Amino acid sequence: SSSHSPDGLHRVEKSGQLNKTKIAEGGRKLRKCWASSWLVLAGNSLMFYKDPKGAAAWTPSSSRPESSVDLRGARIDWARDLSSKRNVIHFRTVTGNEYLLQSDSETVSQEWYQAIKGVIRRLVTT
Ligand code: I3S
Repeated sequence: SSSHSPDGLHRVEKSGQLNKTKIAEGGRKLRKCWASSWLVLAGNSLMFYKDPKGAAAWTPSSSRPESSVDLRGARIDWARDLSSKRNVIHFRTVTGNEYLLQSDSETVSQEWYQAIKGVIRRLVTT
């Protein structure tokens, strides 16, 4: 597809709903607070939007992200001992912000893992 982010410059690589909790801010551990979130992967950013509750798909002009993280130098792994949930992605920014991203669908989690990892890899060489 050829949709664009609000700045019109970056192609949206992927968007969709995942369960999310931030677990660290600047290296400081946070208490988990799982919530559904709408994610948009575009350019060098992963953006978190209020979950549109599946009713309408996210559109580029519909809203501003609640938060956004820079994927440059970020790391992604499968969370092992960080949650009792299944298919949990552990995502860390260079600034020490850490998130868990989860779907009950293994396929959905796998697709997000590969997409985010692909952007992180691409940014290493640009
Ligand atoms: O790492 P934890 O402490 O087992 O995470 C659980 C807590 O965040 C829990 O909330 P309370 O601290 O209010 O009990 C959540 O309800 C659980 O979902 C968290 O564990 P999971 O394994 O779901 O990430």
